[in-house]
Amino acid sequence: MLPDGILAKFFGSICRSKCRNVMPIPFTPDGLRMDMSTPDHLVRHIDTDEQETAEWLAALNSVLEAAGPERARFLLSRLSSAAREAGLNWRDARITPYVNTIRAADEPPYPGGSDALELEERIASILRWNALAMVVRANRAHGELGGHIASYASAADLFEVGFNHFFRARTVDFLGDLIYFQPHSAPGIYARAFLEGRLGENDLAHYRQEIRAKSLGHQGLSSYPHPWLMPDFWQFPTGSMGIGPISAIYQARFMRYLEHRGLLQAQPRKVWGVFGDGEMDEPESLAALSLASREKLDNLVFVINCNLQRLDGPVRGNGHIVDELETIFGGAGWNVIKLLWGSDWDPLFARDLSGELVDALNRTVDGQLQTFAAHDGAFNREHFFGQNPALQAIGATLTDEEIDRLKRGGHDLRKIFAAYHAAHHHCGAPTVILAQTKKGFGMGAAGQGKMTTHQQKKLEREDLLEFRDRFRLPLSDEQVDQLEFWKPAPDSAEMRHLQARRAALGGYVPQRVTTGTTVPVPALVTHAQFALEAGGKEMSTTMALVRMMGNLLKDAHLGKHVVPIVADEARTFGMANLFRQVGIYSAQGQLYEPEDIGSILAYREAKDGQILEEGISEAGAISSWTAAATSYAVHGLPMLPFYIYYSMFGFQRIGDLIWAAADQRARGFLIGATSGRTTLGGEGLQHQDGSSLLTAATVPNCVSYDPAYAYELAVIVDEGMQRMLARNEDVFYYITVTNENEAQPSMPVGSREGILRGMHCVSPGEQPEVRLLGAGPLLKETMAAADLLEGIFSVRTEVWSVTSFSELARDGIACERARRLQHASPDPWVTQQLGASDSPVIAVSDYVRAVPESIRAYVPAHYVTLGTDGFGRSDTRAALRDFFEVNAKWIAYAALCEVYAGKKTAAEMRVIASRLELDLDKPLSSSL
Ligand SMILES: Cc1ncc(C[n+]2csc(CCOP(=O)(O)OP(=O)(O)O)c2C)c(N)n1
Repeated sequence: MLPDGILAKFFGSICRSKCRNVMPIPFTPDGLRMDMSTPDHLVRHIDTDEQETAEWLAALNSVLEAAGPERARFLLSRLSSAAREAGLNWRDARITPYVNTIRAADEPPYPGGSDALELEERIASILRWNALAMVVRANRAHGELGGHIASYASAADLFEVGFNHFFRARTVDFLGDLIYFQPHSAPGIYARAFLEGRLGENDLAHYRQEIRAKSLGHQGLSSYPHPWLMPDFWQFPTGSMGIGPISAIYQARFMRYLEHRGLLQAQPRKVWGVFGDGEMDEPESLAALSLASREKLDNLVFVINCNLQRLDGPVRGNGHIVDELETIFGGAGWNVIKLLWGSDWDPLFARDLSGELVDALNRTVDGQLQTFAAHDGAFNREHFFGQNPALQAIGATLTDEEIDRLKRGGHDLRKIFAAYHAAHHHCGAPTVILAQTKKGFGMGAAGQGKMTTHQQKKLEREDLLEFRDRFRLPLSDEQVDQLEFWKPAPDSAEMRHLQARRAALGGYVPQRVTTGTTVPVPALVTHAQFALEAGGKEMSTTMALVRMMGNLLKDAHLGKHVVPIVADEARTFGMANLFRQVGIYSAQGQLYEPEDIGSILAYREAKDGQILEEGISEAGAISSWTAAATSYAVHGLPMLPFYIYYSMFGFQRIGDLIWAAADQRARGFLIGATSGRTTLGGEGLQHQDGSSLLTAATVPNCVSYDPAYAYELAVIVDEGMQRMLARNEDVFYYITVTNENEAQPSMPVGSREGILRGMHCVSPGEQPEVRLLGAGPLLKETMAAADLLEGIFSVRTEVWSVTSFSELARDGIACERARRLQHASPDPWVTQQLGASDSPVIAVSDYVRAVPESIRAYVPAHYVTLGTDGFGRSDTRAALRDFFEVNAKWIAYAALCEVYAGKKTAAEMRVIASRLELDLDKPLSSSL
């Protein structure tokens, strides 16, 4: 029990503080307020009443002893609210001292046998060497290849404890943990696979030489984790900073989604992510932290390698990145574990009775810690321990050599194990481990803690020899000179331990497994009859898509695999009916009565809900999509995600995440809704998309379409499902749909192949004088242009619907190349379709002209393109199409210019233009 009542003491203290200024109010000697932006922990607090402080601390200790931590926590929160009520404007800084969260006394024993620690340290040393040798060798041979040594050097121990004790592989009855590896630590992961016998010496010798290696029959090793290039090895591409962290969070959440929906057996799997402290500056890295805690993702562990440096210099030279991250993650509700100092610091802390050591660590900013890392024991004695007599006394118990070897927490296997163990067992929240390391650890004077260490890929002979000695590697000078890889004999203690640990954890990681499971695709008529036989019924392609998806969701086999994803636009796209039909996923179910309960469109959240409603986060929604689109490999469970979004906020906004999904062999549908530059009238600039199809065309495994009609859309979705679910092809589809209502024709017989290959004739003509190619929403304008040409100018026309310029262009490129390489090849599809006629061809797209321009080389006649280059703006569709010169009249006029070329004068053409009410003197749309 508290002797005099701690609260009474507290209030007494506040009263006294009025005259004695007990609170650490930051005034400078001349009375001016100090810069309040200085973090509290970096300000040295002067204790003006040491006896009183001691009484308070004794009171807390006696509560702890007598009533335990629960009671102590309660009293502290009461104190905190009392302080608030008294107007102290005080809040817990959310920063704990710059020491380990886990006390030495609370560390669990190190598992794996009595010699485990020693063996694992030796294994880590071998890995460090092989990783280093791989990079240095590659760069000796080809100076341009690049690579990184320093990052893995700092992270090796963090990885090793994971590999030896935590990262579980996929087995027959356990689906395995998922690990997001820091990309530029890849050499270390390859080095481990080499010891494990999964990669050979020749593979290591071809690090970053994928092309050459293949030609020699070896596995080339990609620079960063890359499931496209190493599909049996890497699971997740993390090379672009920030993508790993956000993807890991949504992956952990998608795992829960599958479990809650009863599709995946609930297993105690974990998602681990090892990331850099510099990487945490990327907006994506921190963007989804609150989602992870809100959803109580205790299946998620982040390990942040706080080597305090990024590429150019310190991450936070003038502060503590660890403390900053502690505040951010802690504030977001994560369990935070600081792993800062190795075991050899424990006796020093034990001797630190006055608290000077902790105080000094609290005040030493990261830039200085980096300098300490880069210097030897003598320097550290003088500049760190030399700060005051108390520190000097602590330092005096160590030799310079021992000071030099004092480990940071992230290099101490025992401490790392304790942190991982705590994270592994933590319930109710995700955990982040902030592990302090030295960048370039062990690279000696050449690299450890140096400003330039990130890009170092060559080491001098002396440095290599020093590295060997430091890590006690059994290599001769000659072997060091030759940069020989080192692999102990299979029956050595190290190798037996390494293999035994992996066997105990179920096998090797990383490993990407595909089972070839297929999902039967329902016949087209079962879900899209309304589109195939539309018979002139009015609807937009968005409506058609949502209706098809609603039908697919009802399919007995496929239905449960469909994952509708939105970023707060379900109502915009007419999907509200799905709320009731399949529910919105929520890990908590629905804890409230929705305002619209009883309505057929009621907002229904459910634990087994199927829709992923990601709120206003396109980055989050695409991360969910990627998790679903790669579920066939990650969980052996094929899913079919449809992520429907404003098309402008796709490739333009989160293009790099789409690229990562492509790397990862995603399979699913991205639906760019309200697409086109002129179709989304009114919304204006940021919403009007004229470029997504251009970008989509650059992603090799992305198949993109811009359909005009519901039946085209139906055929495209059907083919996509066949390729992705039935034939297991690693492609994904990007389809644009619009919100413009149109009379939808029925599907003409025999048009399937043309729709899929990129163009089909929708209005054939006898010996046409001009051929018109219309795409997506502008096919309607193209048809109207044909009517004008035929009706007013008696020009014979033929109209084609171009469903995909990019598919036509890809086909053209492939045919052209095949011929150049002396292989037999048919003509490109577009060439075949347009045939021998030399009547001009006019193409029109609601995207920039570069899109229709992409097929110019394969069009066997004079070719003119119309598109929507320039900024979007708000107005009606009619006004926009006139502005961008893509409406029926402008298309007709462009056609007449070709038909009348050499036959009519400029003056006569002006007369025609004025008859069509066209302003030939208006400025270029892209100049406005
Ligand atoms: C989006 C993106 N921007 C820049 C880079 C280039 N890059 C690779 S590693 C790196 C520094 C990483 O620093 P940190 O995260 O602290 O990791 P460390 O190497 O220090 O462990 C940079 C800038 C990248 N890969 N991705």
